Amino acid sequence: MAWDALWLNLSAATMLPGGAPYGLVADAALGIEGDRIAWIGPRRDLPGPPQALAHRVQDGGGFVLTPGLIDCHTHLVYGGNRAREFEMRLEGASYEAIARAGGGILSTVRATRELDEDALVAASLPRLDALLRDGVTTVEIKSGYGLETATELRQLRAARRLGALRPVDVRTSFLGAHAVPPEFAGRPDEYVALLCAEMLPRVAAEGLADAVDGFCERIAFTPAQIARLFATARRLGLPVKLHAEQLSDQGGAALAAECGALSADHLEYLSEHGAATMAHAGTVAVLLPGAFYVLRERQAPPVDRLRRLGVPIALASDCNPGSSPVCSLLTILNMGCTLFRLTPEEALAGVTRNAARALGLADRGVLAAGLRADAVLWRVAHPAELAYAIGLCPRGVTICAGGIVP
Ligand code: DI6
Ligand code: FE
Repeated sequence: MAWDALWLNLSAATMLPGGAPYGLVADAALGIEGDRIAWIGPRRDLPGPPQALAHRVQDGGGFVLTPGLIDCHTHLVYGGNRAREFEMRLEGASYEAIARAGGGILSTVRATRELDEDALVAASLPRLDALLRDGVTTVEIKSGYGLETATELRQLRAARRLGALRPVDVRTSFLGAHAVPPEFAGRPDEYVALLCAEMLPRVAAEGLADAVDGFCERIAFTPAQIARLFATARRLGLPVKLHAEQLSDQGGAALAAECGALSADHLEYLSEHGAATMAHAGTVAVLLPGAFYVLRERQAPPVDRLRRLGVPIALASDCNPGSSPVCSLLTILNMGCTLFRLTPEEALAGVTRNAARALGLADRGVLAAGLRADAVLWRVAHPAELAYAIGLCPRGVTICAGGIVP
């Protein structure tokens, strides 16, 4: 019995907690069998001579190996763009004011409803390819630009198709509760009733979503409306997560945590009570510095509070046409450090170990035997370099589910 591949001469940032920084193992070896990690550890502990252990032996050049990167929060399937709104914000309009005037998310809803599935896939592929260039091997993609059954289903199908077209594992979230659609203007409760009675059950029946998400905010849905949505999700056996406390403190994070949410995301206005409830429930804090940067927010999420309470922190691109037209997870690592004062190690844990947890995936996010063989070999000598440089992609080789990505 031999492994398919054995990599030698690695500096392995396993991201396993509790030991060396980054879980670093010097002069490491990695054995791969099928889509799994068969073995990882110091080379001197290998159970035999390399040539006898694997069909293929490869040299890692002494470079850094990390888990494959996980972008656990994106809205990358959509039509059109919002460059005009970018200009309007530079002229002084606020994100909230543009949304209230029928622009914002609703402008992307209009553009997305016009595209068929092929066109949605074609529009979204360049964004996915940009993320893959940065070593992403798992990506979460939300719906939420349809706000009607047919278009929401089409977005989710397009997302699943992207995962078949590229070497990446796509996880989907149903975000029908992203905004109140124009057809229901002034009648949000009726829209939430439709979400619960028709849209979400249909999505669940077709197996198109791995989780249910919502936007709890003054310009979106109240905690009471989100609670109804989450009750339906629970009945259908789907995990939940929530956009919470992005622009104001609505108490969304505590609600999400009380519902056992995988994550609460954004969190600029997170209260002590919200953070404590998250800590108690084990809900991951997904921070989105791209939106903070693009909207020129002033209040950063309470990172010290999250640290003190032991809330796991993830980082994601939030790739979307309005608040975060960002298609680079390495840039997000830098923003997490520069804007939110995360350490490079915390930032890297945020796109590996904690991002996996935010998606409820126990089979990835660290380098350990038995887990999915998702890894990236970077042409760097130390993992801090990944968060440090901007616009330089030092990716050498990506391994996704055991296969080398061309
Ligand atoms: N918060 C955000 O930052 C994105 N969605 C959300 O709930 C923005 C989406 C957009 O502006 O299109
Ligand atoms: Fe988002």
